Amino acid sequence: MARIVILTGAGISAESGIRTFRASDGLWEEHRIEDVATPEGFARNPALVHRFYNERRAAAAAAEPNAAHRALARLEAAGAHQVLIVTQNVDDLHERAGSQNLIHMHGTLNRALCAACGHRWPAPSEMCKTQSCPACGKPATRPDIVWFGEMPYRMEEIWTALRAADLFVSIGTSGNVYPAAGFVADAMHAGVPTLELNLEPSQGTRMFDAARHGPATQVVPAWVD
Ligand code: BV8
Repeated sequence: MARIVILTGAGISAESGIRTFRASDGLWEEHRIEDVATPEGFARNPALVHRFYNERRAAAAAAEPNAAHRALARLEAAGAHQVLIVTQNVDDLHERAGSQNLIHMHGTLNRALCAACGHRWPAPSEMCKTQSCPACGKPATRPDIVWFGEMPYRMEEIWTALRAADLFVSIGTSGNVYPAAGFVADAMHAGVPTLELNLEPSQGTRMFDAARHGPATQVVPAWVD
């Protein structure tokens, strides 16, 4: 049984209608990263940040998993390989496609986090800072999202799985954001074969052993099936 670690980014959800970050219509274009995806931005203007994530939570709820999400769920369900998906995405399309062995390294839109006590709970569709934490009662509600300058979730677990993998596959990510962008180098140094499935060559494309470029709904099922 091969152990396959799959990193996914915004590109796998693009054909579900969820906007990516750095394409010409990229999400960040309307908002400066500094304003909405940093703890400082949240401290400066929590209402703007909650509005940014409320919009994305609504967009994700209105979206459907696509053939790429479903192909990865099929790969895991087939049971021939041990599949771990590490996603940078904060939408729940992998879960809704049926994937179970999944790590949201950058958090998820569907969970709220108390900035005062660290309690997490299912996010309401519309969030605002004055909502009080169900555990400590303080009005310190933030999205359970990993912002720039914050430590992504479950990194030790991810690095351990990556180094023990038989194959590392990167799908739909530009390779701009670390530590995820460094996974291909980590895999390479551990002697793990690497494959890039992306619309176009990513920042780190030269480090991959192999690459297939095209829309995820075509290249991912073609690879899985
Ligand atoms: C940390 C949550 C340390 C928010 C996100 C200089 C050098 C190296 C690193 C740094 C540096 N300066 C600062 C850093 C660190 C920083 C970083 O990497 N900055 C970058 C910009 C240089 N990283 C961090 O801060 C990270 N934390 O380093 O902590 C630390 C250590 C100890 C203690 C404490 C802290 C935290 C990073 C996480 C930030 N949060 N997301 C949110 O979602 O709102 S990042 C954000 O970018 C999203 O998660 C997104 O997923 C991620 C990466 O973007 P992509 O997914 O790749 O999306 P993108 O639009 O870029 O690309 C889409 C790709 O899909 C393209 O390639 C396109 O071709 C392709 N595509 C499009 N359509 C399709 C397609 N492919 C297939 N089919 C299609 N149809």
